Amino acid sequence: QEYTLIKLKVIQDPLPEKLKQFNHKPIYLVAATLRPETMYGQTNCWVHPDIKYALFETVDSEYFISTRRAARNMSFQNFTHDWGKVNFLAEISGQEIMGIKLKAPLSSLECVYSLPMMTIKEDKGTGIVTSVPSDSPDDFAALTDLKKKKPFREKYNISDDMVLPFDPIPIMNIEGLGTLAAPKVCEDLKIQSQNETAKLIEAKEKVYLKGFYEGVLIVGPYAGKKVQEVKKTIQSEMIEKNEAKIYQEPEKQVVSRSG
Ligand code: ZZB
Repeated sequence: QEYTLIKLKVIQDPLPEKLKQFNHKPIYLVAATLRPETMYGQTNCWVHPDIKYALFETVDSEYFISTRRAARNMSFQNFTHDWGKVNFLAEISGQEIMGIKLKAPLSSLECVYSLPMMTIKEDKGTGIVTSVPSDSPDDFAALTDLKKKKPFREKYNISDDMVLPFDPIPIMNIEGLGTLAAPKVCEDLKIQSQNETAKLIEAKEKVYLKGFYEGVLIVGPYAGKKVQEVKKTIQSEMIEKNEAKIYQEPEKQVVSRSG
């Protein structure tokens, strides 16, 4: 499986407590996506409060934060100085990097925040997910949960200003679904929360294929173009600007049972 790794730069000043000692090199939360052409619509980043992440140094003298498993995969793809080796510098819980101010590449927003998502899978991608609520039903449902439920925000120390001003940004038009496909499909299916797994799978199926084959961008330099035609170009441009990388993942990574 080939993902695009999106580098969300930590721009909070001063740095959160846990990251203070890593202030002499740029720090990134890295998110794996299959949809680089949707990065114009990023409104936040998702981390799971209970997942253990790791900070490590890359061969480009930057700090990346992801799960250890993802870091190990990266070490076999020339992300680290020594092939197959990761220089782990800190273990960080999701909660310790919650509510951090970030710069997301291509997003029209000046800054976005890391927020809690309870459905993140630890064994997929980097365990960090970038959020495009206009086109991803999971992201729209999770953002709506946070907006509706003040106790949920409070539980994870998220202030109102990190959530309430952020609405889905229309970035592409999909015939039949309009410019805010995910909110529309979530509404049609009456999805009430991020935990409605079955409905969200259905919602995703509805927007995925249509978005890929019929989506037409309405923002950025490729406005008017079909996403299918410009996906690769947008990915390459981000890579050239050092805002993204290609990241591969074995289809299945079986966790040893017997040790
Ligand atoms: C931005 C984006 C925009 C995404 C969109 C989707 C959509 P798939 O198809 O099931 O393989 N993702 C990545 N890692 C994780 C994780 N560890 N746990 C939960 N979700 C994760 O899913 C790939 C997508 O799942 C990735 O692409 C990422 O969200 C999320 F408009 O990034 B995506 C209709 C989907 N639209």
